[in-house]
Amino acid sequence: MSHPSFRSFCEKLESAGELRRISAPVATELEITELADREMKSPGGGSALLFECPMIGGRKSAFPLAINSMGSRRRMAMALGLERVDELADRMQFLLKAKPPRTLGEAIELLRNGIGVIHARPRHVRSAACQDVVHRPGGKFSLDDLPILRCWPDDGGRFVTLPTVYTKDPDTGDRNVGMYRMQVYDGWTTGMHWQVHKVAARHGKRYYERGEKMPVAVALGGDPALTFAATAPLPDGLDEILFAGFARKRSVELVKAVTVDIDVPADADFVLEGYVMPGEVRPEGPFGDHTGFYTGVEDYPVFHLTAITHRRDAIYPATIVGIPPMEDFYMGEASVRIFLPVFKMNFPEIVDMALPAEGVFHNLVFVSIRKQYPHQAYKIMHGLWGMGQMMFAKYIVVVDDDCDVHNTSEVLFRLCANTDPQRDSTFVKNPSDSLDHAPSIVNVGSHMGFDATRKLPGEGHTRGWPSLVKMSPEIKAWADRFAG
Ligand SMILES: [Mn+2]
Repeated sequence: MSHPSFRSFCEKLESAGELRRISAPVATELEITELADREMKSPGGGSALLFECPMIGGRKSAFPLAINSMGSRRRMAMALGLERVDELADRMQFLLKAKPPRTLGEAIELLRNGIGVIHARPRHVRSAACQDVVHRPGGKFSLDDLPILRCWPDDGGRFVTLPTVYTKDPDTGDRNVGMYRMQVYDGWTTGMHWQVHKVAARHGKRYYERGEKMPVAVALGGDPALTFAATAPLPDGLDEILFAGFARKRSVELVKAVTVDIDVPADADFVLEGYVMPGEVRPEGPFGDHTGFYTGVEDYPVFHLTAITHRRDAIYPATIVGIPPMEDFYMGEASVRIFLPVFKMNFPEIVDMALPAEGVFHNLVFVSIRKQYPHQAYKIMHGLWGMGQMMFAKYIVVVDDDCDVHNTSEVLFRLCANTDPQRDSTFVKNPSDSLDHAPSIVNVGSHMGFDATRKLPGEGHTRGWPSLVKMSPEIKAWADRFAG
C-alpha cells in the first residue's frame, strides 16, 4: 500500500502510536538534533517526532518538520506500506526466480505477483500537488524559509539531510535518484555532496565533458517509499522510480519541473529546481557525518536554484546522522533484507547477511554461507568487494550457516574460536568510502576478510574439526515444558 502524501504517512504513524507531536518552539539550530538523537538512541529507535513549531533563527517556520520517520523496524516497514520488510524481500525473490508456470495455481501466483511489475512504470501527470505554490528567485521566499537543520556544533552551516536528487545521463537520458546532503550557502544556492563513486557524479562528469549546464531537481517528502528508493543499493542503471513503483504496488506519478527539464514526483512536499555549472566547485563542510566523525572541508559542485515549489500542506522531512545507531541504521537494515535475494542469486551459497550498527553500514559485514569446498569464504569476500557499495566493505567476516549473523556476540564467538589469524585472513586493495577518515589517502585503502567457517582438510586443517557443545532436542523440549 502506498501513501498519498508524507503528511498522510505521518498521520498513519501517529494513529499507530509511532509519532509524537512537539508543539513547543524548538530551534532548528542544534536543539532538534539533540531531541532527535535521544529518540534514535532509545531502544528500538524510539518514536518519530513532528515538530509543529520549528524556529529558524528566532523566527517561526511556516512548515512543520518530521524526523526519525523511518527510524525503527516497524516504521521502516510502514514507510513501504508493509507489515514486515520481509514481504518485499519475498517478492524480490519471487521475481528473480520466476519460471514459466506449469500449473494453473502457478500461473495465478505469477499473475498476482507480476502486478507489482506493472506498477513499476511511472505515470506522467500535468498538474501536481508539489507545484501548489511556485517561488522564483527575486521574490520574498527562499531556502531561509525552510526549517533546514544546523545539525552539530562544528557543522559548516545548515544542511538538507533527506533530499532525493534527480539527475539525467546527458547521453542516454537515463534517470538517477540519489541522496546527497546539501549545505545551504544562501537562499538560492547550496552545495551538492555527490561523491566520486556516485551515479550523479558520473552524470556531472559527462555534462562537464560536453560543456553543458546540468539540470538538477531535488524532491523532499512525498511517499517515503521514494525516499527509501533513493538510498537503496540498486544495481547501477536500475531506475529508482521503477523500484519504488514495484515496492509500493502503485505507479509513481511524475510531473515536469517548472524551470528545468527533469521529471519530479507529483506528491513531493517540496521541489528545489536548478542547475549545476560544469567545473564550478565550492568548499563544503565540515559536517557531523554518519561515520560518527566530522567530515572536513572539501570542494563540491554548487547547485543554483531556479525555483522552489511546494504543497500547500507541506511537511519538511529531516534526519540526522552521527554516532550510531541513528535512523539510517533501520534504512540500511531494510536494504540488506530486501536485496539479499539479489546477493543470493549471484552467490547461491549465501544464507544471510548483516551490517551491524557499529560498522556504520559497510565498515563491517557479517555473512553466513553453506560451505561446500575449500576457500569458498574467500570467493564470497571477493565477490562482495566487487558488487556496488560493497566495494567499501572494510571488514568481512564469513561464518557457517548455523551462525546467526544478526547476533553480533555469536559472530564474534565464531570469529575468535574458529580462526588462525594468519591462515584465515586476507587483505585486498579496493576503493574506500570518501567519508572514511582512516585511509592515508582519500578514496583508496585496504580491506580485510576473515574466514571464520569450519576448516576443511583441503584448507590444510587435517586434525578434525570439533562439534559445538549443544543439548539434545529431547531435553530442550522437556525443559521448555518444565519451565512453561
Ligand atoms: Mn541509481
